[in-house]
Parts: sequence; structure tokens; C-alpha cells
Amino acid sequence: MFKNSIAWALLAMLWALPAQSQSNPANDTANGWIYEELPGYTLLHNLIANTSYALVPQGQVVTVSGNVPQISVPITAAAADTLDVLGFAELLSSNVTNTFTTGSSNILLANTSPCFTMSNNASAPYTFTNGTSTANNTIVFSANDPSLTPLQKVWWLQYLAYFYNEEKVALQTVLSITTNYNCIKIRVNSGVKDPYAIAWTQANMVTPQVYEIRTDTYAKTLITDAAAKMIAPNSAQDKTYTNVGEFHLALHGADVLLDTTPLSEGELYPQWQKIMNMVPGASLFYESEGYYKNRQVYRTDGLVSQSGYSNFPERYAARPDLALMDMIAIQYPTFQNTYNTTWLYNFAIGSSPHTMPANYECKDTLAMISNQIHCYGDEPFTPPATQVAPTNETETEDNSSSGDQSSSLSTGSKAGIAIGVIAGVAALGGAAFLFYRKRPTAEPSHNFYKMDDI
Ligand SMILES: *[C@@H]1O[C@H](CO)[C@@H](O)[C@H](O)[C@H]1NC(C)=O
Ligand SMILES: *[C@@H]1O[C@H](CO)[C@@H](O)[C@H](O)[C@H]1NC(C)=O
Ligand SMILES: *[C@@H]1O[C@H](CO)[C@@H](O)[C@H](O)[C@H]1NC(C)=O
Ligand SMILES: *[C@@H]1O[C@H](CO)[C@@H](O)[C@H](O)[C@H]1NC(C)=O
Ligand SMILES: *[C@@H]1O[C@H](CO)[C@@H](O)[C@H](O)[C@H]1NC(C)=O
Ligand SMILES: *[C@@H]1O[C@H](CO)[C@@H](O)[C@H](O)[C@H]1NC(C)=O
Ligand SMILES: *[C@@H]1O[C@H](CO)[C@@H](O)[C@H](O)[C@H]1NC(C)=O
Ligand SMILES: *[C@@H]1O[C@H](CO)[C@@H](O)[C@H](O)[C@H]1NC(C)=O
Ligand SMILES: CC(=O)N[C@H]1CO[C@H](CO)[C@@H](O)[C@@H]1O
Repeated sequence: MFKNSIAWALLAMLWALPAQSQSNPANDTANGWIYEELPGYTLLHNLIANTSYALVPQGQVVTVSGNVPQISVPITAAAADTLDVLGFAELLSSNVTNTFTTGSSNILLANTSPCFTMSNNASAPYTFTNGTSTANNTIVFSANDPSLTPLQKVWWLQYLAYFYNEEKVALQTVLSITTNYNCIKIRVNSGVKDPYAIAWTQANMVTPQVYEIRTDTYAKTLITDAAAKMIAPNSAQDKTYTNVGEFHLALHGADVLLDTTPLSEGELYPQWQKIMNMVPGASLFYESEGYYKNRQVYRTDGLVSQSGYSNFPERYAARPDLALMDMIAIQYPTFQNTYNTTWLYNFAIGSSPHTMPANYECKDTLAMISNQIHCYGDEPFTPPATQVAPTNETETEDNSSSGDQSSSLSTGSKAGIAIGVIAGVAALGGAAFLFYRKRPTAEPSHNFYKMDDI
């Protein structure tokens, strides 16, 4: 048995040996941040936002070279201006969660974690934000960046931990989550021979309405690590569509859709179909597709707070192991029989999101990360023969491996579509991803918020 803990120990050793070399996974530029140990302080660089922080132990005075803000660590009070930082802070000690005394108004509303007591009348010397501010009271936290892979995102736990002198214990948590992720990735990929095709879709209700098929590194890595093929627009094609027929056509071969279109309260699958123009007469291209015929349309907001806010934007970046496990479980419910998806739920068959219990409690880190994933890497997973067969007619980015010649369009007409679409679509930017919305409840309406606008 190649058990998690053994794998963990190996990983830890791997990390410990080349302590100062470039292969130190805790100090890899690919993660989006690095640190330097300098006399008397630690210099932390956020490479995505291009900001740096000199972390000076409380009560000490050092001379910091360059125009770098000095921060006394551990910091004693902070505000949250981005939700995902709370999902990470939750994995550190209560000494960390207790410092989050306040946040912007939409964060105070949308926080789903019981680990924080934030008030709208407190003030804090530092604000964790997703932005590019260089003000010396702002700390940019960029784990949400879609150019990071799931496993690169989890290293931001250590970035956050540096502000609290908890980087050593954070490292263990990162390695433990990484081990679980890699174990289930290996198991599912060694067992699946005929992969399903998954598209991550999102309609944006700008005018004119546009439809997006996500192609970023995060989405692509999560889907392929779950042993699926990612449906992606052909290379000459922009990832956003104004023409709904072209959008439906691009979804050809999709067995499963994962959708993050923002919906208003009370909007369910029928309303979603209208938004996606999957209604009779809109186009010929969707009715025969696997995702539509087999009702395989999933949403990420399957776990909501008592007041109806989705837990996914807060925790998905900190818990790539659960995000991957969900992506596997929607395809292969028997992968681990004891696992119920954390966030993803089948929207097309009318499943309901789970509401967190009123007595949901803040647990310690170990309790948070254990007992969910049980994985033995040397036990390859075999999909049961009773599973619906993949459509196997997929236009994926990787056109070489899947031997598919199913598209009825010539390359010339594809390029024509691409040029038409590119000309018609205003640049949407990489964002447009994490909308967190209030799910339907019996309570009065709140406004909903787009995370990227925070
Ligand atoms: C981290 O990496 C950077 C460059 O990639 C290097 O300058 C720095 O010394 C490294 N820090 C540690 C502690 O290894
Ligand atoms: C990053 O910031 C430094 C100093 O603040 C500046 O010199 C440099 O041009 C910036 N780099 C980028 C890519 O913005
Ligand atoms: C929290 O901080 C106190 C005081 O610095 C320290 O004694 C305690 O060990 C810390 N707790 C954790 C879980 O790190
Ligand atoms: C802040 O609000 C809380 C209730 O949310 C209240 O108990 C407290 O007295 C307020 N503090 C100040 C300084 O207004
Ligand atoms: C920025 O830091 C300097 C000294 O390091 C301090 O004098 C100044 O008040 C700080 N500005 C803000 C907005 O906190
Ligand atoms: C999964 O969900 C089912 C049905 O709601 C429940 O009976 C079961 O206890 C759950 N399993 C776990 C491990 O939470
Ligand atoms: C896809 O096919 C085209 C033309 O057949 C080829 O030029 C391109 O390299 C292929 N792409 C991949 C990722 O295999
Ligand atoms: C799917 O396509 C691949 C490559 O053409 C082929 O090897 C495989 O047998 C097909 N699977 C099914 C279920 O048709
Ligand atoms: C500076 C920074 O971290 N910006 C990120 C904010 O979040 C969006 C995604 O929602 C990223 O695209 C940005 O890079």
C-alpha cells in the first residue's frame, strides 16, 4: 500500500534535500511569488502583482533597502477585500483567522466560513486585496489568478503564512493537499481509457450577451488532471462568442458542462437554458449533444451559507484536492463511494445545493483536510461498465491524440468563423470567472456581486 502519509513523507524529503536550489517547490517563480531571506527580515515578492513586502519581526528595527513597505509580523489585524484569502486563512491557526476583523461590504456579506468574526465598524492596518495597489497598507493576494494551476494556487497558503510566522506548519498543509491531489490524479488517469469531454462555460450578460468557453490554465489543468478532455475553441477562435450558434457548435462532443454563468435568485435550469439559448429554434447544434441529452450540466454553487452565498469562490483555490475530487466524482461517482461532491452539483436534473448547517463550526486545520479523500495510488480506478460511454467526438485542443475528425467544418470556414467572432467581440479579459451569487432562498433578495469587480 502506497499510503498518503508515506507519499507525504517522500514529498517532504524531496523538498528538504535541495533546500537552497531552484527546485525548492516552495520558492518557485511559477507559483507567482518567491521569498528571500535577508539579514533581519524576509522579503516576499508577489510576481503576479509585481509588489514586494519586507516582513520584519515585531519590535525589531531593520534597514530595508529599496522602496519596499515594511510590515511587522505577525500582523495583528487585517481586512479582507478578496474572498479567497479567507479560504486560505481558514487553514492556518485561529491566531490568523482572529486577525481578520473587517472587510469590504460584499466580503462581509458573502463570507461563508464560520472561522471569522468580521464587523463593518472595525478598522485594520492592512488589507488583503486582489488588485495591483502598491499602497503600503495593502497586501496583494493573487491566488485567484487563472493562469495558476490548481497546485500552484495552493502554495499561496505559504505566502499568506509568512505574514503570521506560520510558514512551517503551512508547508505541511500544502504538501498534504498536494499529495492528495496527486494521488487521485494518478489513480483516475491510470484507470480511464476513454475520457469524457468537459467544457467550462459561462454566459455574461453584457450587451450584447457573450458566451465564453474557458481556456485558462486553471480550468484546463483541473479538467485534464481529472482524466477528461477539455473542450476548447479551435486555435484560430477566440474563447468568447457573440453568435450563439457558433457557441453551440463549439460545444460539439461535450459530455459534461461545468457552468458558472451568473444567475439571479430563483433562476433554475429552464431559465439557464434560455440564457444559453438552448431553446427550440435557436440552433441545431445542441440537442444531440451528450451534455444535453444526458443532462450533464453542473454548477459550482452546490454548497451555500445559511444566507445563500456560494462557498466555492472562497475555498476553491485553497483546496485543489477537493476541486479535483469534485471534477472526478461528477464523471465517476464510484471513484470513492464515500465522497459526496463538495461544490459541484447537477443542475440539469434539478439537484439542490446543500446549505451549511446553522451549527457549522470552525475546525482545526487537520480536521479540515483529513477524512475526505482516501487514496491509494497503487489501486488504479476502473470505471464501471455501466457508465454512459463518452461521445468521443471532440474538437479538443489536442487534436493529435484523440483521432477525431468529426467536425463538419473545413479549416477555412473555421477560420472564417474565428475572424468574424474575434472582430465582433470586445476583449473580455481573463476574468469573468468567479461570480458568486446568492442562491434561491425564501429570504428577501440581496444584490449579488461579481468577485472580479471587488
Ligand atoms: C527564491 O528564489 C529566488 C529567485 O528565484 C532567489 O533569489 C531566492 O534566494 C530564493 N530564496 C530562497 C530562500 O531560496
Ligand atoms: C515592477 O515594479 C518595479 C518597481 O516597483 C518596476 O521597476 C518594474 O518595472 C515593474 N515591473 C513590471 C513588469 O511592472
Ligand atoms: C497563537 O499565538 C500565541 C501567542 O503568540 C501562541 O502562544 C500560540 O502558540 C499560537 N497558537 C497557534 C496555534 O499557533
Ligand atoms: C461595532 O458593531 C458591533 C455590532 O456589529 C457593536 O457591538 C459594536 O459596539 C460596534 N463598535 C463600535 C465601535 O461602533
Ligand atoms: C507608509 O509607510 C510609511 C513609513 O514606512 C509611513 O510613514 C506612511 O504613513 C505609510 N502610509 C500609509 C498610507 O500607511
Ligand atoms: C453523502 O450524502 C448522502 C445523502 O445525502 C448521505 O447519506 C451520506 O452520509 C453522505 N456521505 C458523506 C461521507 O458525507
Ligand atoms: C492540430 O492540427 C493541425 C492541423 O492538422 C496541426 O497543425 C496542429 O499542430 C495540431 N495541434 C496539435 C496540438 O496537435
Ligand atoms: C474513442 O476514440 C479513440 C481514438 O479514436 C478510440 O481509440 C476509442 O476506442 C474510442 N472509444 C469509444 C468508446 O468509441
Ligand atoms: C493582482 C491580482 O491578483 N489580480 C487577479 C485578480 O483576480 C483575477 C481573476 O478573478 C485575476 O485575473 C487577476 O490576475
